[in-house]
Amino acid sequence: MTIGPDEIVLHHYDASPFSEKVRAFLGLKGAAWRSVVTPNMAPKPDLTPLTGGYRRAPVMQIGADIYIDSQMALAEIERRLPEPPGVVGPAFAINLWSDRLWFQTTVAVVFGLIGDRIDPAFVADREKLSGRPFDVAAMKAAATPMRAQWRGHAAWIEQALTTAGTAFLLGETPTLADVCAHMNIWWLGGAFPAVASELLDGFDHLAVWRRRIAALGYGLRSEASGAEALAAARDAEPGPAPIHDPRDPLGLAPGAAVIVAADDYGRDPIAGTLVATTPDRLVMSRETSELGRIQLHFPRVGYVAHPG
Ligand SMILES: N[C@@H](CCC(=O)N[C@@H](CS)C(=O)NCC(=O)O)C(=O)O
Repeated sequence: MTIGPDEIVLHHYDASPFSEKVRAFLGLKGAAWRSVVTPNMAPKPDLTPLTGGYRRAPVMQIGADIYIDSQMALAEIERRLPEPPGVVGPAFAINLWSDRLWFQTTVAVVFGLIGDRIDPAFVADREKLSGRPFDVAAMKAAATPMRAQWRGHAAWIEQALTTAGTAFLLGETPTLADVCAHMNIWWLGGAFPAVASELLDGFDHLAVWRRRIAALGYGLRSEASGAEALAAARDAEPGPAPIHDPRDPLGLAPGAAVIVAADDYGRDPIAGTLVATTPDRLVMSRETSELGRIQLHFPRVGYVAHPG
């Protein structure tokens, strides 16, 4: 079914923990959205024409506007759908803790457990993505200390819920902080439920909180194809850009050539023309022969930008 120019499209795959945050946030908002399932490794021929080469999941699309990284997708969902409020207090700081520190611990626990059963094609893909060996033997060796760290991260949630005495981390209603803090529990709990139960044993407030988050659901999801998503981008014009921040430390003016890349892994450089920067977003425009003008939105935290 054709995708409308204002419809939220999520390029994702079901097992992707970063995508899960966005799906759950759409659930919190009660939003309708279109799901385009991408492969879990390169090549991604229906995705990279939209992103200028960025290949990680998830990516959100609305017409010819493309939101790179779960962080940017979450911010844009909040901007377009402000009710019920989701971005509250330190929610985005909690997001980055979950994405980076806790996620790397979960990677070691999960892949240490999968061990030698990992598909060699997947290993090769992730080595290319990270530029480092995907060292399963090291992950297996680190499994025990990493499990202890994993339980330590979860203990912070238990502690927060216990001391606040509230249903959710920041009060009686769910916020982005809950959705983000839940990501690693969702991943380990889905992949290895018995291990997750063992590592969460005794965390009674967390157990109830976990069920509350699951009850948020995923909003109204309906499937679409990659071809339909490309057609939606081709048929749409990018939306209005934010006002450029003259205080931006980058010192680039709108219209300048710019290159942006993630600063952790999947650092494929994306080149385009600067449209605007704000303290938390960089907007770039790309002229493509296939799809016309595409506008990309990157988060500032976690991405480096320099003159092109
Ligand atoms: N900081 C990024 C990280 C995204 C990420 O690492 N996603 C994983 C999947 S959960 C990925 O793209 N892995 C490689 C792939 O699927 O091709 C975000 O928050 O969106």
